[in-house]
Amino acid sequence: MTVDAGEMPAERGVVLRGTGGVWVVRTTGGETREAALRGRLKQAAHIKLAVGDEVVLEPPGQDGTWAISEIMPRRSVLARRAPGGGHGERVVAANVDQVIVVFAAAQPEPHVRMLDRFLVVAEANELDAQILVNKIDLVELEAARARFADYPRAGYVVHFASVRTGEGLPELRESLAGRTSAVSGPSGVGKSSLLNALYPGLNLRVRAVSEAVNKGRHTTVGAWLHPLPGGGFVADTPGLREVGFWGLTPGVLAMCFPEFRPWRERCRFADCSHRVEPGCAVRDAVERGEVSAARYESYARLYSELTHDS
Ligand SMILES: Nc1nc2c(ncn2[C@@H]2O[C@H](COP(=O)(O)OP(=O)(O)OP(=O)(O)O)[C@@H](O)[C@H]2O)c(=O)[nH]1
Ligand SMILES: [Mg+2]
Ligand SMILES: [Zn+2]
Repeated sequence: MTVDAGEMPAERGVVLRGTGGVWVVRTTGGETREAALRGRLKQAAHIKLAVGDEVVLEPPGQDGTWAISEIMPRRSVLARRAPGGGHGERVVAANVDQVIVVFAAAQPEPHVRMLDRFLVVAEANELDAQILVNKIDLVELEAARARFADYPRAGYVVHFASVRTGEGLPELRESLAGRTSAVSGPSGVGKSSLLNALYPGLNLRVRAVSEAVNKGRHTTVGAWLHPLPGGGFVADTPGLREVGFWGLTPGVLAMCFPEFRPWRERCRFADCSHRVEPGCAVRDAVERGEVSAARYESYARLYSELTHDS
């Protein structure tokens, strides 16, 4: 293909971040460009540009700014309900391959109920999820393993790591390589610290734990996507205190607990909610200890939350 001198071709790129109408896009050629959304796309209410979106960039015209002229179809999204009970969907990141849910072994104290909510959000978006337990320098490894024992049993990959000691970091780097991952989890668990430790060039802002935990303010605001040295991207997302579910029906909820899968089909009723019906194979599996009672309890609570909400 020949290009006329002085005429630049359109380019493809991935949206890394956006603030105040200016989007930072990384082109396939590895350049980073600032661009504005074409007016026509701005008005299309059905799709809001998000980090991770693949776009077509038109070279600067009279006004000297690149324009995003097209948003390519998304392979996947990580979406959740807007905080505070709002009803709009909020796309945190587009074209995500997997979610790494980070919790701390201590400081802040891990709440498995909350972890289950993060996992349900990933499952509801049909994204692979892995768990990373950070700050294992603060506890006995065996105690941390025991605390999170339900998760490998449910089929999740669980990493144990410490930014302090460097343990578990090579394993995490391995899981991120070549893929687009979103790192999520509560505030103060060390999401930004982990990414800084893996990729020193990133220089993400981290906060003293006392500040993060006590004042309850977030250090990271808005999702940022970072290109990884060997290919792939990772999105650092702000910690969440509240995890809402958007468009999740009670029927879909059971599918968000992967360890229910072998049993779900064997319930007496096809539309079993796995709570009160006789002949429920999921509850029988809980009784026999084949499905964790704590995970089942999370399911039951979320179920009533969803049915009382609507
Ligand atoms: N002891 C210990 N402290 C850690 C570890 N990793 C991070 N921290 C500390 O935890 C605090 C919070 O770290 P951040 O990286 O800002 O946490 P975050 O998850 O990005 O928080 P938000 O951006 O608010 O969501 C900082 O003071 C870190 O120094 C670790 O492995 N061990
Ligand atoms: Mg952060
Ligand atoms: Zn059932």
